[in-house]
Amino acid sequence: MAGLKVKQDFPVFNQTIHGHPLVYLDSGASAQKPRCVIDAVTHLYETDYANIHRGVYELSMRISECYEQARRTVQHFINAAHEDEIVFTSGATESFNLVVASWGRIFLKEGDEVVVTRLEHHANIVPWQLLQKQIPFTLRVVPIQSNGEVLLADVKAAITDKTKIVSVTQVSNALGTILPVEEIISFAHEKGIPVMLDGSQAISHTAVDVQKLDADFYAFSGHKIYGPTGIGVLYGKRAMLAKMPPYQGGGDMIETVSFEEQTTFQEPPMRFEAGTPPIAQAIGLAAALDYVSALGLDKIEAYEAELLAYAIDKIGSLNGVRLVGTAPKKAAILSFVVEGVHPHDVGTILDSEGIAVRAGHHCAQPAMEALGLMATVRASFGVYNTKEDIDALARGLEKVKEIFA
Ligand code: C6P
Repeated sequence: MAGLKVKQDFPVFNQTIHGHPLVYLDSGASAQKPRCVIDAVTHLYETDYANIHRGVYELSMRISECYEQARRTVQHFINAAHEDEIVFTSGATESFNLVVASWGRIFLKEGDEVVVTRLEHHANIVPWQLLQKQIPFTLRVVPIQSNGEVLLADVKAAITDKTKIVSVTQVSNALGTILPVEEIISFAHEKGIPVMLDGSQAISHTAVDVQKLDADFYAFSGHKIYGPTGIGVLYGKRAMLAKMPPYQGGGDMIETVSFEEQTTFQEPPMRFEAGTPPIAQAIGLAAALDYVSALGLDKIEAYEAELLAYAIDKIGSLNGVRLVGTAPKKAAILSFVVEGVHPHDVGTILDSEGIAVRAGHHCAQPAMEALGLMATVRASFGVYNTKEDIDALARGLEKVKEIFA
């Protein structure tokens, strides 16, 4: 396994944790930051910082241009047709809330149906449920198989004449299952139904082309693709965004504000970016996307596939360890349980060895419930992980078993 050999790009690894080299296996929760992202944000604050779109002075004009350039970087990264299809949000969670509160409030009425899967992260469940308290539409939930797979036939069966939108994840954060999103989109589109994709766990692992996918909306967070926290993206096709009302009001999203006349709003994307946006974070995100592009998503995908196969083999063959989520198509995530040991205890013992994993329901409680579990241990990979990290995880799990023997 050649490896990407990029660990040295990430300053966080220049430390030991509890006396051990840091083995970071929680990139699904948030990825570490390469030096170039940290430097881009620091440089910005040292040289170009001001508010955007408001000042007529040099710094404000400079930073406004950097912010809009960051939007174009995102546009090219996901191959959106137009830069105004990129809305900056605070993260995938806000991207969902925006679509639900803006598109949902206008286009859903009593009796309509929204199709989601049981694998969704809470960010693609709870906003819809909140809207249901105002509009009594139905959430049709596509079941999952015991291996964590979502069958295309089940998605097709859930789509009816009443379906107004299909909103599904591209990759499950809890299990790593890759969903058949191309097929889901083409089936929904044959019926004239738009599709929103949750790209949170896909964006850093595979090349995303929103035009090729033909997704109507695509959401992701910057912090999972080696960028800063507090920045996310909502891609929306021009025609979709154009018919959506603002979801928050404030500065920068208006054309004119009046007590006497109607207040009027900017065109997208500004209409959806009320107030001072996460400026430095957007610019940090652009630096992260440039970093990932330079590594090459094809290379990243191939390397992480090898890493996952190695991990499935190594961890899956440990006595007393059961892999959870064994769908044929998976990305960069390994969920498992150690028989007789609570996942939190597993996580705590692994931490004492310098190994960071997530233990819990992974904000996907309905998925866990369907599998008859409260929680799993989750190891999730990024570009800096190596086969040696998986070996360390295997040794850590042997220690867990020893302690609980
Ligand atoms: N999942 C995880 O450990 P935010 O929190 O807005 O950046 O992302 C929300 C979100 C939405 N969809 C998916 C598929 C996700 O994985 C996440 C975030 C993290 O799995 C934190 S719960």
